[in-house]
Amino acid sequence: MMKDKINSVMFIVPPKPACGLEFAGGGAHPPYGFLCLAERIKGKIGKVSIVDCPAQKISAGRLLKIIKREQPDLIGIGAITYHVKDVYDLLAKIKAITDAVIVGGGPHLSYEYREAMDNGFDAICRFSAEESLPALIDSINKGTSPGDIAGVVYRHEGAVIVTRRGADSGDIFPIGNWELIDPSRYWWWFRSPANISLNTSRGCQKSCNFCTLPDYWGRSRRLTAAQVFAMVSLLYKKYGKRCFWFTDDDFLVDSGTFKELCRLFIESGMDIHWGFQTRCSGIIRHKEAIAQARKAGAFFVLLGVETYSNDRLGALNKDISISEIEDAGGIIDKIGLPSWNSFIVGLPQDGYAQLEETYRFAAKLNSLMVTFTPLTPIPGTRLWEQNKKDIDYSRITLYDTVLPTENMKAGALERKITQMYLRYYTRPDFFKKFLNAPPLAKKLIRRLYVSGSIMMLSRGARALFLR
Ligand code: B12
Ligand code: SF4
Repeated sequence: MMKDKINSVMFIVPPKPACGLEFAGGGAHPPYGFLCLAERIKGKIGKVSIVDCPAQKISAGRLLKIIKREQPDLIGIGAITYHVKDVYDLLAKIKAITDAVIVGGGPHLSYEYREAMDNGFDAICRFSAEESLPALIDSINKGTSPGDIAGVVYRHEGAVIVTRRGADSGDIFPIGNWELIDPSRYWWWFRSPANISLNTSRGCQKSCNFCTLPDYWGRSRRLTAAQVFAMVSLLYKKYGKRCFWFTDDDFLVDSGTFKELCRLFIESGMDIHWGFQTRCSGIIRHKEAIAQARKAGAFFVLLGVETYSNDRLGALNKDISISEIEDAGGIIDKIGLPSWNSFIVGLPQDGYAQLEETYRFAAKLNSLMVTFTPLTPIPGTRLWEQNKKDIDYSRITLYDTVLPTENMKAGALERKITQMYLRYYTRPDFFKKFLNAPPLAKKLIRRLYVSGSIMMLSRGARALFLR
């Protein structure tokens, strides 16, 4: 018998296998989804806890013991594609020791909800769950049907019922309560308790066709500058954080907020450094704000450059041009803000010539850091729908090559990417750039150089022995 009164909720980040990212520095991102949901339900529920297995180094066996001891009324588990099958296996073991209601959510389960229901979930809150999860808990407690709640999947008399998608995706609130986790366990790139990644917005206003984020998050929305500043100040004063990475999909989406945040950082006198990701067009449109950002502690920017020609940018529906990419590079070079240019390779018609062109364009831009990501089918994209039946989920890591192109096998693509990395990071121009970079960016690249070399060696070994 499943629980019919919910007074305790346990959110679980399940143990995850390695995904390749560890070699590139890795990171343990605070479970923002769960912190946000905890904020929304805390007044309604007697006890809310978060068990973050990777960050707390909890094995599946120990997790089961914790669940058996605590016996929460509702268990919330999220998953992304590459480890979702492990989550399904874990679920079977959890169900054997508890009659808690098991609710899922997050990027994979929101799209593949039927698969999730077939694999043991009792309900799914699709996409942003700030509205749906509290409403679902209410409906369980009142014994009413969740049929009117937007964005929910549940079972009724054996049938899987999928409610409408919410018109509005819910507001976002700042994290006020860090007590549910231990912030010292979270870090990015430099494994140090003094740094942390932060997420302060939802969504993006563009619609690149390899990306699901605009569809996933719906309306684009962000915290105000004052709210972000309050979170940073708290993490700085109470938890000793000094270095922040903003993981927002487009941190510069609203230049007013961005400028105001820079002003608050400068006036506060806090000795902080921070990095962020944005679009090249945003750099051009808001170049004054970017200049201010450097003074406010910005030390790295991640730009989605993707590819080398306007035709190819058009095919990805990227809505930027090559001249904008080059202009953006000029602006950030001038103010001394190092960049990490991210490229996509392995488009359907790609062969060695197209990869070589990508490499040449990357080398011409000569950013301090570069990544060449193989085009990967992600749930929510057409590419996923076309290929999902044949896909090994565990390879959806944005590191492994999943699809061959019309002209290259997946293995050949992976070998070419490895070679592109080796060439990129051994060029004299790269070393010149490195020597002129600000100290913190240099430190970051030094670390990445060591871990990246291990990645290259492992890929080389895999190419030799496993294929
Ligand atoms: C920060 C981030 C990272 C960080 C930290 C990852 C980590 N371990 O936590 C880094 C850079 C290390 C990283 C790595 C990877 N990431 Co990442 N990452 C993100 C990013 C940008 C933000 C996550 C975030 O904080 N979101 C904000 C919070 C509030 O949202 P949320 O956690 O999703 O939760 C909300 C809802 O989704 C929902 N929800 C989520 N879970 C649950 C569970 C329950 C029970 C309920 C009810 C609701 C619910 O409710 C929450 C509130 O509304 C997202 C993209 C995005 N914008 O979301 C990609 C994203 C999650 N990453 C993705 C991927 C693929 C990866 C990698 C595999 C590859 C890579 N190189 O990026 C690795 C895997 C690492 C790992 N072991 O998990 C994909 C996942 C797609 C998929 N279907 O698999 C995303 C969606 C980006 C994309 N390309 O589409 N990532
Ligand atoms: S700009 Fe970035 S986040 Fe926005 S749709 Fe394109 S790839 Fe996705």
